[in-house]
Amino acid sequence: MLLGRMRTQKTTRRSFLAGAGVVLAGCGQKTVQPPPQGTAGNSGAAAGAAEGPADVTLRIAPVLVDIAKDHTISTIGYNGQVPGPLVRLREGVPVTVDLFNDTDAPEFVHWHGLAVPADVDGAPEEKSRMVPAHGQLRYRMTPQPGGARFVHSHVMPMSDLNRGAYTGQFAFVYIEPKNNPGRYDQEIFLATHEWEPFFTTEEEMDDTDITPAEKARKAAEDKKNKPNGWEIGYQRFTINGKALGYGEPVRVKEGQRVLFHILNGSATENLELALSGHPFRIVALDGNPVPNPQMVDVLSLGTAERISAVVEMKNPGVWVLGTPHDDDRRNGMGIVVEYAGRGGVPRWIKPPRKAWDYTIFGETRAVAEPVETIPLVFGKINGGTGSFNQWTINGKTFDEKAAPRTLQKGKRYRLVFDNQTDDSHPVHLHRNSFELTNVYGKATAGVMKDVVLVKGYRKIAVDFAPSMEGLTLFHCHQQLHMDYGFKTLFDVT
Ligand SMILES: [Cu+2]
Repeated sequence: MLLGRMRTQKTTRRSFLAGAGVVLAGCGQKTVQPPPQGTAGNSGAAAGAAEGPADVTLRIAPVLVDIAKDHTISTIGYNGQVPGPLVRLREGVPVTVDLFNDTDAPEFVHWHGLAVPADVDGAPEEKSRMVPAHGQLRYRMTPQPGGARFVHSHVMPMSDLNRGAYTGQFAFVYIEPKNNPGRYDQEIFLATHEWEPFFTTEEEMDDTDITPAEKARKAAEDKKNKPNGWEIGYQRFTINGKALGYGEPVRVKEGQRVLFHILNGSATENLELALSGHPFRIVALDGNPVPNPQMVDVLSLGTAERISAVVEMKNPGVWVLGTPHDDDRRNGMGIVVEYAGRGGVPRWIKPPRKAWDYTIFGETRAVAEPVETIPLVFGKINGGTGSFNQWTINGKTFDEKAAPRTLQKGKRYRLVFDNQTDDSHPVHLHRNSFELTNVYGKATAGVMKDVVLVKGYRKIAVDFAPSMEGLTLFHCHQQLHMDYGFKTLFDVT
């Protein structure tokens, strides 16, 4: 039994937020409000030295989540809710963070997509400070850059599917940009997650646009390789902690422009989402405004990717926003969008199929030449540990004793992600955003991200200039891949 199922029981949900206003926002989310401008951040105190109430408090503790009628999940979450509270911060305004851990295991709380020092980034590989079991950690940090970020557990659960990213320890972080040009009537935050994980040897097929040659290559490799190791499947799917049709709908009015911030909060799954009867106008990827906003019917979100998209509500009715994969949608991956004054059964319309292309959001101009190009070749050792696959970068699984590769602050580097496996990998660079410069052979510029999904047997090049010193982790955000070798460290000097 991986995650205990229990009969629904009424529990008292306490809010543990301290020192911060708690308000009810759209979709029943609680929000940690930003400190008023000027009242925080002028102390210049070292991490842990600040006194008084914190600006942001996250309490890690067991929580029961009613995801569907008569179906409650027992997991670990932030502040007694899943997803955790929306953390709203202001770009460049320092905050004091209090982390409490009411569980028996040490935790790491990672600020995903933020440029913060390694000691508060929340990754053990970077020697960040941990939140001890039944202990507390306090520090100060300056939130940047602006946009949709998130916070999540960064421990290594390995084969324990009750820990880390498999739990409810994830929450949106929205950093109010210094200049917000957005024009919208409603802002809605949606975070997906899967529940009741189980091990399976069935391979996840990512067949969206695999070529016949790639299929043949995979078949040939399968013949000479050991059998595939364990993969993970899930029984239940949610958006904002509710299965499709169980939670409150997203309520809209005809004529409104609704800005959706959508987060793939999965431990291991890449995802697609569509809103029946409505196209999305994508304005930001991973929280960063794109040079060329574009209309799309289907959103592609690798694990940990975020998309900000505006939808014009001009098709009154009751609609399903959900995954085009019928089984997963039936098992909960969706949410109802309901126009005022409309009722009835929510409608689902199968969206047209079209391969996701990051470059449509980019520019065609030439980019600056890097000082160095660093190839990162992704490999897979089928059943490498005996039961789990192992993952390699340039032929090696992660070795914590190996010296990290040194990079110089401010210099422009090009990383070439060369995926020599048939899986899609949502790879993530900590403490930095990178610029997509080549996607599957097509040059591009101006699209800034911190996670990019690299399809099987394809290459993506990204450029970045590290802005902060210290250890910087690069890894696949698929939890099982990261835990079994798919990571490497840079040291910025
Ligand atoms: Cu991966």
